[in-house]
Amino acid sequence: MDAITERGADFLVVANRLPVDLEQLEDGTERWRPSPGGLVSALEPFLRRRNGAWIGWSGRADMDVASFDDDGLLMHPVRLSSDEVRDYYEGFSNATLWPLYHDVIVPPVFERSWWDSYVTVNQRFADAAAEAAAPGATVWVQDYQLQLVPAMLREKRPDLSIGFFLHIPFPPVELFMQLPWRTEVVRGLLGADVVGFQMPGGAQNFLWLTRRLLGLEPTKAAVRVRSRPGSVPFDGRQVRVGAFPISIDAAGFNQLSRSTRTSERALKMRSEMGDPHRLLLGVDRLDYTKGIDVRLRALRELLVSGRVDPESVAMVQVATPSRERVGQYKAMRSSIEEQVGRLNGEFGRVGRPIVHYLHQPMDRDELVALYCAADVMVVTPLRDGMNLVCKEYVATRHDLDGVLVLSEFAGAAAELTGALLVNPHDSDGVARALEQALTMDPGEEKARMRTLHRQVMTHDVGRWARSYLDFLDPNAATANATELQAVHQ
Ligand code: ADQ
Repeated sequence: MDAITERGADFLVVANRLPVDLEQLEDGTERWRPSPGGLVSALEPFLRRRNGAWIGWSGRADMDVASFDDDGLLMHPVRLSSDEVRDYYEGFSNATLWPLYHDVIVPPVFERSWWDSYVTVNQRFADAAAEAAAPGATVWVQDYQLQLVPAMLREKRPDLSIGFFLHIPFPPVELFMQLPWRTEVVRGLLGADVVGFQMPGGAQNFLWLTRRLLGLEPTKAAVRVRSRPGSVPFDGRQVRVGAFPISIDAAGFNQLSRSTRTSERALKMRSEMGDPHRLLLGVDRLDYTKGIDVRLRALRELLVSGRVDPESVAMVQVATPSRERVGQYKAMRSSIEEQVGRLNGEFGRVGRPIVHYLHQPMDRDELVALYCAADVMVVTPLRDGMNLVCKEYVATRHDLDGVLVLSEFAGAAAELTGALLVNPHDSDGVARALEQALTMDPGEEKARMRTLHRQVMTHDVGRWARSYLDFLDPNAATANATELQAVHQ
């Protein structure tokens, strides 16, 4: 054990997954491959400068992996058994909390054994963090899988500065109250010094719950969460609560979109699809919250009513495989694939389908080429914490072309006001917006995209991380600012 490992890390990220995946090589050996994501690229500068470490699951069940150094960053894998993957991850996280926090689009399942596993696994993550953190370190806990970690960690290590950020929506009080373990979850979150949400509404919902369940009276400023994050007194501390809308590595996406390779690939994609006059695009994890069915229905409506000529449009729908062992996801996949089949059966012709459907992960170069090829990006979630896909699309449109159709129920809608905003529950409204997008005049298209592009390019994920961490630990603020300046130069 070297000196750094012995002393512990000064900055720790605790997330369900490590930012690396185990890759199997042709000769049968395995190696860690970075799994690129906005979170890791935003946090990397902080991790590197502050002797950082990441705590998370490797993605494989029943596998013991010792801590390792990944290109200068310390990784601490947390072991999960296959029963825990079933109960803590697929069960409580993805079949209880996920639907409950997304407006109960499908009914959440409440199962005591899943909850027990959630407690056990959260304790394991908290123990790993307690062991890995240097005295007085900053620990940033991520997302709904780990809501009990802040309190569990504080119990063991009151010297730490503990932050929590929820990437998904935090539900209204009436829905949250369905959870049999509601008080435990709220207490778990209150272990943090700062509880961060995507939107002011989530922060407000949380403050109301602390009053309803624990009788806590928010300190005065708390009622004005939008302009100034609030706080609530708990256990002799002030727990601060606020909204920090996440974003993307806007410069990275923008740069990729400017390469000749990307433009050539985008042109080739269009020509392979028969050079449609207008190309629609959807890119989502295959999830019932994303409203893939909503946009397919709207497209069908336009084709059936003759408002759109099938010879003039095509759509690409990329649906990344996701949570395939969770029952609700299996049913949804079948129904979306049926819709795609029906549209192609009715409106396609040989060699010229209306919807090109890809159920597969895609590398970033290919994704960016698709963004550049698409005239209309359709993002219609029924509920979404933020939605990064729409921001990625906007960041790649340096030509200021392209129209974004965006659900009002995505967190991003608060910022991306130049989009055509739609209510995904109103099928006629979505169809009208698609029609408007397909026929928009170039002047309006550019004016709208200019506003969107400016917003996304100036509010990137680095800014998000800095604003959260500066708020959590004002003493480190100056250091953070210097680090980020260096990175963005
Ligand atoms: P997600 O629900 O996963 O994130 P989203 O924000 O859209 O949703 O992020 C998806 C990411 O996956 C994007 O970066 C996108 O490029 C990528 N992706 C999608 N399909 C892909 C494919 N086929 N191949 C490769 N990459 C693909 C959760 C919350 C969101 C919140 C984020 C971040 O549900 O609301 O915005 O966390 O906080």
